[in-house]
Amino acid sequence: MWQHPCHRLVVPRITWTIVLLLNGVGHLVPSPVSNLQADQSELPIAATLFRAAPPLPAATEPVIRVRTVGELFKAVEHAKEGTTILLSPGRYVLPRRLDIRTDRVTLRGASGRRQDVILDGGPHQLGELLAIHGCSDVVIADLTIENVRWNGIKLDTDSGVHRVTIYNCILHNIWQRAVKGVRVPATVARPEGSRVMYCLFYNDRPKSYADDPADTPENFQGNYIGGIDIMFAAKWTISDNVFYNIQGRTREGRGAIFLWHDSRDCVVERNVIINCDMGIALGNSYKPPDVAVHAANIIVRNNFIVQCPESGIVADYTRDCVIAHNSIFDPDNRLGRLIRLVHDNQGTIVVNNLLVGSPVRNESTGGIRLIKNLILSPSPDLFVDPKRGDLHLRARRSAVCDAGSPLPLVIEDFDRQPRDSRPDIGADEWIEEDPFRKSN
Ligand SMILES: [Ca+2]
Ligand SMILES: [Ca+2]
Repeated sequence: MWQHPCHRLVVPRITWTIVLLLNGVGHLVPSPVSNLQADQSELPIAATLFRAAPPLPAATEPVIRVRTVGELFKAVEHAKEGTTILLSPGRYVLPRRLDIRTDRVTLRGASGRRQDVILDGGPHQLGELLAIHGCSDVVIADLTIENVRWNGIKLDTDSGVHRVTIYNCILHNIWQRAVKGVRVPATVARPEGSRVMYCLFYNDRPKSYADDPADTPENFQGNYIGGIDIMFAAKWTISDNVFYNIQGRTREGRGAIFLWHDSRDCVVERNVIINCDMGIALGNSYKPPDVAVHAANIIVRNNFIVQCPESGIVADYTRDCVIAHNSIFDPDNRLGRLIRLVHDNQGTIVVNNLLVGSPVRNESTGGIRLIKNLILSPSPDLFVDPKRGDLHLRARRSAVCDAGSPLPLVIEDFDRQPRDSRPDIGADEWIEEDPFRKSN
């Protein structure tokens, strides 16, 4: 069979620019070549997968600088619209939930290094640490939230919460949901236009009963845990995040990214998900009668997913979603669920995905299209460092490279390098002398 010669695209150094369409912080910035931040060096994740977030522009007045927990609560309570609250480096032990209720408030670590500012819910056993209530255009950036029994950042979306940006944060040891958006009644506008970008979500170990008294042998058996869980999400972007070890007690937890209850028009891209129980969940087998579909017109593209035993990607009551160009490594998946399709998924397309392990598990009742998904056996020369999440291609493979179907919806790869006219299957478009492949 005729093989198209490899497109030899030599890119001396990545100099792409991206437009951050963030409210109040939109700007053009060069995206730096990947680097490893000091706080992440202990995690067994390939260094190339940590991308430095393009720094936010300098804060504009009004600015309030805080150094203590008391100053923090006071500043948030009295902030006028548009205020930026800058937290000095340090550990802030919060005695109760911190509620933001004012439009356009930004809560941000002053140094720009997210590991420098830690909001700690552990000593006071907080159920929730930070809440956003009845307001919009809030930005949470450059800080760490850790040790929370239930929700790290709770969006009270039933009170009307829109266009929130969670940017360059660490969410660590959060035992139900790192970011939670609740059920929204029909009388309230669905939460629209929020973004979660360049964040690191990780836990030190699987959940135990001691972490969360509400999760018991009688209900969830210690598995009520996930990363981002949003109901009724509209036009959300979840991109460039790393999720590691979001695990239930018996490894049967929820999605690292979980969109459901009539979520629509969202993009989930360039995330790295390693050793979580479930990777990306569009929907769930529980569907209340008033919800027509769980997910509609959602794009899941260019993600790296490694060893998520409950499912790498699942579509369960979706409509017109696109699951494209994801790379999934999970040769020993106990359920054969690298991609799993369940119930009605009318109009959903699964295309150009690269799976190492079991083939697509299609339990769907019809209306779904599977195109050019490639299933391979594990091979040491396929990926750069799969156990540590790096699913960049190690070498040019003819079964992978130039073997996909061109998709107008996918014009870049995991590295934001351009797809050529013959796209490679999976998340990484092969480029000779790729700077993202070199450092491993
Ligand atoms: Ca190609
Ligand atoms: Ca690439």
